This record gives sequence, C-alpha cells and structure tokens, in this order.
Amino acid sequence: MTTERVCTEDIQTFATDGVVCLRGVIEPDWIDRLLNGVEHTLANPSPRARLWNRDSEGRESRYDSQVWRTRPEYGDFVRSSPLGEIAGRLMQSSRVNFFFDAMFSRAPGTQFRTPFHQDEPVWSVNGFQTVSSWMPLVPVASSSALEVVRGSHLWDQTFEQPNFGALTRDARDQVVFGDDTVPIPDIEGNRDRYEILSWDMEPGDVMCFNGRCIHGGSGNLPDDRDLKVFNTKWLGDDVRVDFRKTGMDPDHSEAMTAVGLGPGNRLGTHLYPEVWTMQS
Ligand SMILES: O=C(O)CCC(=O)C(=O)O
Repeated sequence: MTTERVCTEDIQTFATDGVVCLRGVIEPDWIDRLLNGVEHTLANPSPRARLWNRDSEGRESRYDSQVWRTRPEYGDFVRSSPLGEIAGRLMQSSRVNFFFDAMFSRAPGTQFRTPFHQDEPVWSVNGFQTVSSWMPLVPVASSSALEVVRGSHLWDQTFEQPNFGALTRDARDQVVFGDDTVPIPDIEGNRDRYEILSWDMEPGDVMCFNGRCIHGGSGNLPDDRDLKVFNTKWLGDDVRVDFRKTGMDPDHSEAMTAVGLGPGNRLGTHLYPEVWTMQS
C-alpha cells in the first residue's frame, strides 16, 4: 500500500544521510485529527508534559509525550497511519514496533531552539534500525524546522545528552549520565564544520531520521507563525531492550519491567505494539 510513498532513492538516502524528507505522505484527514489531539493535549497535559521554555515576552514552548494510549487521535495514527510501514521500509526491517510519541508546540514568534542531541543512545533500547519522525502539523520554513547533521548516525562515537533538566528545571528530568559518556560537540557554535539539513515543510510532509542522528534546532519563528509538531518513534528488527547505565531519557525501565520486558528482549506487549510486518 505504501510502497509508492517510499522509493528506492528514499531508502538509500535514509541509509547514507540518516535522514529523508518525504513529501505529502500523510493525508489531510490525519493532520486535522492530530491537530485536534494536540489542542486537547495542551488543554489537558499528561504527567509527562513540560514547559520547555518561556521567553522574556512570555512565548512558550511546550512538550508532552507518551499520550498515544489515552488520546484516540494519536492511538489511531500509531496503529493505522502509513507511517509504521514507511518506517519499516526506510529501515529495511521485516517488522516495526511503535515506541512512543512526542508533541512539541511553540507559540508564534518563539525563538527557542532545541539543543542538538541524539535519541537512541539515551533510550531504554539499543539498535541501529530506528526511525524518529518529525511531522509538522502546520507549514514551517526550513529556518524554523528541525535540523539534522547529515550522516551523524554513522559516526563511531555516540554522545551524552545535553542536560534537558536545565531547560525544564524539573527534578524528574535530571538524568545522571555515566562518567564514561562523551559531551556532544558544539554543533551550533561551529555550524560551518557540519552539513546541517532541514527543509521547508507542509502538513503531510514527514522528516524521518535514524535515532542516532544528531538533531536539534527548530524555533526561530516569525511573529505570525506558530509551530505544532507530532513526533513518533519506531523500532526495527535489530532493536532490543537495554537499561543503559549511562542514563536514559525517557526511562522506560520500570514500565518495561512491569510487563515482563528485560535487557536483551525484543520489543512487544501492548506498550510497544507491532504495527507492521513485511509481507513476503
Ligand atoms: O521539535 C523539536 O524541537 C525537537 C524534536 C526532537 O528532538 C525529536 O523529534 O527527537
């Protein structure tokens, strides 16, 4: 069904660059439903909701996560949208498990940018076949979109996450990273040394990147533009549970243990449903 949404060139680009921007792959009906979900989530924040930033003019950047099991719009999207299959084809995986969702909302004119970081090295799983998908629900210019350091998923080194707890000032976000982790290089201060990719995007477009890619940015919004983004994370064949001693964000170890998942296990259960399998 989705083969035409992902062509051979997209699969190659995802493998070499670690990121690909797919155009018009999500139908307008899904976007409308997800926008409703985001409005509801903003009005009824989950325990995982955070104020990431409020600038001197009161403009807020908000975040919420792992709401898909209680918000029907998100849950339907996880189970029935084409994105699970898209992720599977990009990863060249025989099956795909859903991991978790994240919502980012920035008020018009917000300048706040997310610090550059990697996803997979701080997740409670380990594996190369992962897709983080960044999906704006409103139009966004490349100067305000998420940025990805091309090819950084293939670097030998993975890095310690910047302290997001310093942004939220919330005790629950203070991740203690192990002594042997390496601080992330200063990408923002040395932009000319890296190839940084971003795109002008419309609702329906999705930026899919390997969870090991260094990414960050967004923000820089003009005064008449807000930004609402729905992110989803998808896992492929080689991913296994890993309770990392070097620190986890989000830390799923308790939830995983409660459903009988432990280090080395493949993902599954109702918390991480298998949403797609390759038909032979
Ligand atoms: O949209 C943002 O500001 C951050 C997104 C992000 O870090 C992610 O999707 O992993």
